[in-house]
Amino acid sequence: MEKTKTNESGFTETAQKAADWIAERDDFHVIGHFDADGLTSIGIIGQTLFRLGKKFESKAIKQLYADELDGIEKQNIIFLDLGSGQINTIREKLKGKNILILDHHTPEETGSAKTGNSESGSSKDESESIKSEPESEILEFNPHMFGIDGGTEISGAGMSFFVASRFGFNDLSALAIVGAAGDMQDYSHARLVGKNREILDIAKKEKVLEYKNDLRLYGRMSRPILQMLVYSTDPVLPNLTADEKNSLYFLEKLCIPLKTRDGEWRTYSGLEPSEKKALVSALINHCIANNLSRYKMKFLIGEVYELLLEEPGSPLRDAKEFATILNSCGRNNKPDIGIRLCMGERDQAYKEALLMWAKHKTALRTGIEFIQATGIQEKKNYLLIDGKDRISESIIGIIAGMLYSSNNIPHNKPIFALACDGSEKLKISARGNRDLVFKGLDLSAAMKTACEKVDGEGGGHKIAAGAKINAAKKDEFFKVIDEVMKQQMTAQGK
Ligand SMILES: [Mn+2]
Repeated sequence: MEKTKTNESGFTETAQKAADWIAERDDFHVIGHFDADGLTSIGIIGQTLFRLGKKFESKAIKQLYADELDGIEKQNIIFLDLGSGQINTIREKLKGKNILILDHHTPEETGSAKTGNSESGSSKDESESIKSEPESEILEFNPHMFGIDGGTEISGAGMSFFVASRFGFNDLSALAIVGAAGDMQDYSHARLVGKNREILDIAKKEKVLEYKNDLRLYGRMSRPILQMLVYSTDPVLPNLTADEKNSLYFLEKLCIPLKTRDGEWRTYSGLEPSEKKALVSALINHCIANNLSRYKMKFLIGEVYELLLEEPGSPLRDAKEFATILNSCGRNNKPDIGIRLCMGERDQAYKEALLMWAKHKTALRTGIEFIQATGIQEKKNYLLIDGKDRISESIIGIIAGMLYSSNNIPHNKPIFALACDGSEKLKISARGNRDLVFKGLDLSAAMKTACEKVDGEGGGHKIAAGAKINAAKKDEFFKVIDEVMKQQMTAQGK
């Protein structure tokens, strides 16, 4: 798809308008998304308001339902990392209020004028009058309006940052990178691109962040090396991920002590330069020998982002680990802890956040152990793992992905994973691989077809999809899946 030409001056002008909007007002209600990008957005705008001496309260929510907008008393409302997709609801529910939306999601099609520019959404330099509709008073700052891709080039935190930057608060750029990492915007190129790159340069100049090429495995800052290998998912390391015995053997061969003299587990960031080098080249050789695709190799070595103002060895020093900690706050229904972390608090909030992160990691580990103990069922046209009520539905998909890519599992069929959280609902996650998709696998279509039969909800992507059905309909569901898989896989012949 050809994208519209980037309108840089329009972008900066609207950022300035958003900054002016804030400067002219006081007493705000800030609502943001509860994931890492939303929480860092709240941190960036919250710190901006705080430094400007403005009053505000903030809240992070999972989804912007209409009733979320009931009972908001404040006159000035700022939506962060959400809002663009719900602009009609906002317009309707918050008549007479002053609204600022800083979001990067695809804007909702509205019948009425957008951001003072009614001409088919294309951005024009001279889009002067923001408040073209007197009753709605919505100022929306969204990259899509300027021909910038909100999926890969800038996150909600990035949009928030460009507003904060108008006040000169360029140190907040580090949080914007955490937000981008949280939304996996570094995923498709194994590095940040577009507007995110601009933020990186500002962060570097401000000396709040450093970026370099290095081992990109998750946990490089704070996970024991052994765990870093065993739990690696981007990429999944053949014969090492989810295989503790083999990972241990791999490290022993390298003669890298796993513990310090004091008996503490060593992390990658704590290794000597020579040890780092040895580990990295051994990993590269191992992956080549095990036929890891060149595409996945990109994720082994690539750009990493280090927050220089965080303590050495702290997980907050690595943008990805920081983002995961924030996500585990949201997932445990404690987004407020994440907000406090993003506002700069490092005492109590940090301790609590670490606890929630630890909970998440333990859940992953026990989940994998449970499946290893109970086994993977090989059906004719798919693989099946059953987490029963022992693996939470929020992580069953991650676990399926980790196990699936380990080499002991046949890769000629997709994997389905079940989780049942006590209720009569069954959550199903499915994962495939590129080769299968190339041959015709479409898990999203399969989930939809099967869900239609059993009155469930499902969808996703060709390579990964999810569904929720009534547990009693499990057999019926998989009867359909079996048929659809067979059809999709045999369609390859043509
Ligand atoms: Mn986002």
